[in-house]
Amino acid sequence: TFNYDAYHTIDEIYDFMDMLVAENPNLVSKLEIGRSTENRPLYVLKFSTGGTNRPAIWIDTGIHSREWVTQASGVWFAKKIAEDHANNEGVASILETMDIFLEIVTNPDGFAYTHTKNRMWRKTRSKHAGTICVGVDPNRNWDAGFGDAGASGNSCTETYHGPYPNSEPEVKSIVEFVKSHGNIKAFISIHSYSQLLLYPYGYTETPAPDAQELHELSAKAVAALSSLYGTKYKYGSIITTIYRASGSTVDWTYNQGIKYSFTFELRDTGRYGFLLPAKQIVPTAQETWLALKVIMEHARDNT
Ligand code: 0X9
Ligand code: ZN
Repeated sequence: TFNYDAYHTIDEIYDFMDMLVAENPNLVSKLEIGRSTENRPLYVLKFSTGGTNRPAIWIDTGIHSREWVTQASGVWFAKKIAEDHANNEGVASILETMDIFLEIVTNPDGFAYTHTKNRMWRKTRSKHAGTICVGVDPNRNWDAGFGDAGASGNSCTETYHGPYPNSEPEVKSIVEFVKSHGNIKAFISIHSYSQLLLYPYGYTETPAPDAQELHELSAKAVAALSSLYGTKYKYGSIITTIYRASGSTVDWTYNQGIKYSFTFELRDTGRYGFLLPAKQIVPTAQETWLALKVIMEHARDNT
């Protein structure tokens, strides 16, 4: 049986997905939305109790490969949704009207690299013509303020935006999925670390039209998160709370009309940083789940 309080390789996580699908065939299915630069499959778990093209929630973890607590939390969320799918304190009432899509290993090439070569690898593993270094920041590669201040044109930096928007297949596959689905109501992209809940924008100081609603919803989500273990989160727009970041995921999804677009930065605040001890995986996932449920329920009740 799977150990939720340990970090796992990509093969172990892909085996976990197949196990979850095999054990819950009427709830869980696995989609391949594309392939990475190194030709690894980009898998998305779909949780659905029926219907066709229901309004949906998207959650991704691990778009930055070294943020290991996020992929580990993604695995825990998947198990939790499967376990609780019929339980009304859980997600039953969400799954009555909505589907949930969960991409756990969003940057598989980078993730494999963190296990084999460099634990601190953040970016993809693409090599573009005319560049010196490998890798694009997949949280600067989206078509929202692409290439503006808040990203770098130097391929050797951690925030290299890439040669053009969606140059990374890991990004482009999500863009195509979101557009072809057409009915995604909440999009939650999970990073670590800093203990933050962030909403658009990151590329401009102009407040998002829904900033007030997103701010109030963030307050509720963070309160739920903190209720479990007292973990303190700050919240606000990306640019006012952390720093200017252009071409980032949730700015693009927000501009696509997905009002409930959020980024989390999970534990901790820097003591361990990306190297969060494995014994904190389950508590991190548990508290984050409470915040996710607040956002999912709000999306369900307001669409
Ligand atoms: O710089 C980033 O990409 C994010 N921080 S991280 O340490 N995880 O790399 C923060 C950027 C704000 N988040 C989004 N714009 N989605
Ligand atoms: Zn990140």
